[in-house]
Formats: sequence, C-alpha cells, structure tokens
Amino acid sequence: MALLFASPDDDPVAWSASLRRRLPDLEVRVFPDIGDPAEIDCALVWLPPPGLLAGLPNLRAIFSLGAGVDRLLEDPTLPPDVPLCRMVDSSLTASMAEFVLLHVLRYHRDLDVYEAQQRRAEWRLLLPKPAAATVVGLMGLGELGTASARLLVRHGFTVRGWSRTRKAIEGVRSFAGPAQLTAFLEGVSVLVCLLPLTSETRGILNTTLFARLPEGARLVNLGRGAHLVEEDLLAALDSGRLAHATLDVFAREPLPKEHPFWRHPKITVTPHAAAYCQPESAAELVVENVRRLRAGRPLLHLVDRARGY
Ligand code: NDP
Ligand code: OXD
Repeated sequence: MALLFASPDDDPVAWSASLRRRLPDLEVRVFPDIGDPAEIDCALVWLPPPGLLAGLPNLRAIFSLGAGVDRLLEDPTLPPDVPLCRMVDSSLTASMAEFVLLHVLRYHRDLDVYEAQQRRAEWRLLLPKPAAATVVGLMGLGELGTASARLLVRHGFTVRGWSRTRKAIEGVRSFAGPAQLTAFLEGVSVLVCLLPLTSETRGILNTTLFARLPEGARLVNLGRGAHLVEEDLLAALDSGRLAHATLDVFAREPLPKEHPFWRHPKITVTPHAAAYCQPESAAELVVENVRRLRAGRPLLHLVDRARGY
C-alpha cells in the first residue's frame, strides 16, 4: 500500500519515519515525487496543490494533517466519493489548549493594556482580579474547544461554550444553536473562536455579534480567517466595542505585508501558529486508519462533507 504525503508545513522526514516505524510495509511517497499516481492508495495532506488528489485514480482515503478541512472541501476537484478524515491528536489538542490559556491569561492580567501604556511611558496599575471574574466564551466545543474549556476551568476562569449541540462538560455552561447565541455572548469578557469554517459559520464574527458582547471585550480568533468580517473588527476596535483582538488565522495566509492588521495597535497577529500535531503521536491515528482501510473497517474521524466538518 502506498501513501502520498504532501504538506508545505509539516516535516516529511519525521512523518515518514514515524509512519514506517509503526507500519514497516507502508510505502510513503513525498510530494512531488509521486511516482505512478495509479499506485497511490491514500494521501496524508495539508494544503495540497488544488487538483493533486483528483489526479490519483485509485485513491481510497484522504487523511488531513489539519483539524480543519475547509481548504480541502473548497477544492472543486476534490474526489467526491473518497472518504476524508480530519486530524485529531493529543499533541494538537494540548498545543491548542495551551495557546488559548496563554491568550486568556494575557487578557485577564491586562497585558494588552500595559503594552499600550508602555508605548506612552505611562505608569498605571490595574488591580488584578480573581480568575473567576473573567468570563471566557468558547465558540466551538469540539476536540479543541472542549480541551481548552477544561484547562480554563482548572485555572479558575468562568467558562461558557457554544456549539451546535448541547454539551455536558464539568464547570462549563453550555449553549447550543443560533437561538442561544445571544444568551451565550452576554457578559463574555474574552471570546475565543474555535469553530470550523462552514457555510453556517462564515462571517460569524461580525458587527451584530460584537454588539452583543459587553463593551471592551477581547476577541481571540483561532478558527479560520473567514469567520471574521475584517472591516467589522476594525470598526469595533475603533469604537471601543472591542478592546483588543488576537488573530491567528486570516482570510489570506500569509497575511499580506500591507494588511492593516499587522500594524494595528489593538491587534496581535500570530502566523497560524496556535497548534500543530507532532508526527510522534499523530501517526498513530493515520496508521490506525490505514489498517482499517486495509481491513475494510470504518475509518476514524470521518468528515461529514454535507455538514462541512
Ligand atoms: P471539532 O469538529 O471537533 O469541533 C467543532 C465544534 O464546532 C463542535 O463543537 C461543533 O458543534 C461546533 N460547531 C460547528 N458548526 C457550528 C455551528 N454552526 N454553530 C455552533 N457550533 C458549531 O473541531 P476541532 O475542535 O478539532 O477544530 C475546530 C477548528 O479549529 C478547526 O476546524 C480549525 O478551523 C481550527 N483549528 C485551528 C488551528 C490553528 O492553528 N489556528 C489548529 C487546529 C484547528 P457540535 O459539537 O455540536 O457538532
Ligand atoms: C488547522 C490545523 O486545522 O493546523 O488549522 O490543524
């Protein structure tokens, strides 16, 4: 069985070694050295060139190196009937939860305010508040949102989450569906987006939503750039409706050099750096799915293409 590996960001040497250690008879071919495309059975990919997967006539499964599969689904040439599985991995989840905690702590301890004060050489103390006084709202309570919520609860924050279906997570107040979005947003001091990008969630971070947050709330977008309506964020920061935003994902990546977000005093930009999976642990899922493919058993973490995640 041959697996094609294609990713501009992940290390092909480490991945090949990790896969082969677990499954020595798996042939790993690294893009662009595909060999005969007809010999490829499955593909492990992150941002593959559009059309690459369509050119593999005997492809039986697509394994995403990313948790989000929106870019794959946007490719009109993506083979429609080949099962698509997303990445779920302990190292990915842990690095995301850590990144969420980092930014919630930063806002909770007013570091964004102190950074602005430093630029003005202004010495002004803001008395620290208890963690419980900071209400964190997580949009998306899936693999990543749930782990982040649990970590925040352990640190004493007041945590609420919003998802399509209701959840029971200890210490987290769960809100579900469009009907409960307004109630979820009330009183949230730090809003974290960990939604997948779908037709329902595109543009969800907009003026109407910002208006439902308390004045001076902070936003952390870790989902996808297209969740955010960029002009609405700039207007909300100008008016003070939002005090600050941390953005890890963008409609265009890399973020173009001339983009106003780079130099905005109330925006922190990180380069889609929140979370990545380590081949050491993540190869486990890929190998398990290759074994299942060989045995004709159901694959793990199949994407529901109609739902979009
Ligand atoms: P999951 O599929 O496990 O979770 C998605 C969550 O979003 C679920 O709770 C789901 O609800 C909820 N959801 C989906 N659609 C809606 C909707 N219309 N309304 C309300 N809630 C909705 O995904 P992950 O947690 O693994 O990943 C989430 C996203 O994080 C990825 O799709 C990707 O975009 C982003 N990501 C970003 C990274 C980065 O480095 N910045 C790294 C990895 C991922 P329900 O549970 O009811 O189905
Ligand atoms: C993603 C990922 O989906 O890095 O962004 O997993």
